[in-house]
Amino acid sequence: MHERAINIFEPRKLSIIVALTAGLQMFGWVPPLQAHEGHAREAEEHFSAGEPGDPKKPFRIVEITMRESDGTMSYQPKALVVKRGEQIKFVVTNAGVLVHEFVLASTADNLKHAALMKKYPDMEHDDPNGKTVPPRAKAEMLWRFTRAGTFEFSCLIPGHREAGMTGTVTVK
Ligand SMILES: [Cu+2]
Repeated sequence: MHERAINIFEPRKLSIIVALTAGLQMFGWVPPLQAHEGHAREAEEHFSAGEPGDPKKPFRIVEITMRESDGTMSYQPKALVVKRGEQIKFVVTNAGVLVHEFVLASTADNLKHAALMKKYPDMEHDDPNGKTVPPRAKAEMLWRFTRAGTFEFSCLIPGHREAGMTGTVTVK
């Protein structure tokens, strides 16, 4: 009866599995391992908006609220001015009913990241520059703005940025 046992390494069966995997990928499915590698690579990326803060140094607290209303999604406040070198502790509250994110970067990096999230919509963030915040929850993020320029915070869950979830940080 041994020859009747299913052997997935048999070349013909293996090619069926490969074809099936390719088919699922066409519909946006990704093998779990690949998704993991993508996230690890992302964690090694540089930070465009400065660097993670040092809790032993002084910081200013800025509270940000995320919510939905009448088909729009927003941050309040949606604009912030900081001095170069200043540390900000963001206290981000999700007052909505959907999961939202607060990802701080340059617009170019956030747009790249948003494109990646269209492929991996369930990606969650607990990074030095980005947090996923469930409804009615709060997250904190300490950040040091070491570069002058205009940066942004955005929610990269597909559709949310388009619905209004962006805000700016001007570093002077
Ligand atoms: Cu959102």
